[in-house]
Amino acid sequence: MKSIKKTATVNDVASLLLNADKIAFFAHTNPDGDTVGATSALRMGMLQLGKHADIYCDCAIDAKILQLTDNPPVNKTFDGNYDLFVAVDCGDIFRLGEFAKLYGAHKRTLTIDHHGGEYYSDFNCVIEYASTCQIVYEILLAAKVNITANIATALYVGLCTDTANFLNANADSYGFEIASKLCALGANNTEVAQLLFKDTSLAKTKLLARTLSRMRTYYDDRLVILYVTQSDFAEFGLTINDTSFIVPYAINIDTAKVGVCISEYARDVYKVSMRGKNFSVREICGYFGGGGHKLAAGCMINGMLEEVIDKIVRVVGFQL
Ligand SMILES: [Mn+2]
Repeated sequence: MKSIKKTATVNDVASLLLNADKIAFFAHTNPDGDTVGATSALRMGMLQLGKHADIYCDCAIDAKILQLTDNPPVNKTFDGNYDLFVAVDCGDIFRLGEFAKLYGAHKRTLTIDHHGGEYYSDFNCVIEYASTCQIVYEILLAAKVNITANIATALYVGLCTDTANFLNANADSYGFEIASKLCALGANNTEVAQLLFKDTSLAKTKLLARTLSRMRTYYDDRLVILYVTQSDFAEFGLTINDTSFIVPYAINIDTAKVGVCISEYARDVYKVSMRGKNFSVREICGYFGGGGHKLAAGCMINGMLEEVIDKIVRVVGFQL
């Protein structure tokens, strides 16, 4: 029989946490600053209250994010019995990756998240703030945790990550309000800015220079296409996971309505990231079997590089 999935308020979550002795927090696969900042802040808070708390994630976490979130130990293999499983910043259970099955089978589960979507936990605290870290801030206050400078910095990392350092449309007054409170509590905002939004590796900068030097534009520069090949990755010692920073350089050109970054995934298989400016690219990516949001979507396209570029130029041309 399917159990009933309940909505939980911030106060409900605080009592669920206070009533558990041993808690496992799960960050999502391909972890970002919000899921790591939120799980780490929750763990620090629970340790302060004398509880046992562990973090699980099936992927490696970026070293800079770890450094800014108090270097929490993160387990990749499951070990132990817990009173409560908490999924953090996961809109659906599959985002838990290799831990999804284990999570679904546990006796007591709780989601803390800011994405919409169907409930998959026994208790669900879902508030559509810009970041999960803002919900966690409220939860920690409700649980009477003392927000230390380290906790404040971890929460600030999540808020900055999910608003692209307050550049995205989701950077609202409540985000600035929490940011102000976290800074007053000692969040190291200058270090977060330096490590997450200024520093780039030399290899990535060289890859960017190469990519920009062969930029293609179409339809009076309204469509801008960049591409990266396997031989670029080999030359600069990078992988396809290092390309997500490139597509903004296409869409941020002032004339661009559609910006594209094509990355060679395997021989004759390309991963396409598309961005729109006041223009939905979801349908275009959907046409190629992909999907995503209105202004940020993606798909995979087979063929040789020039064929892939031709296909994109043609399909975008119908819409522009
Ligand atoms: Mn998030």
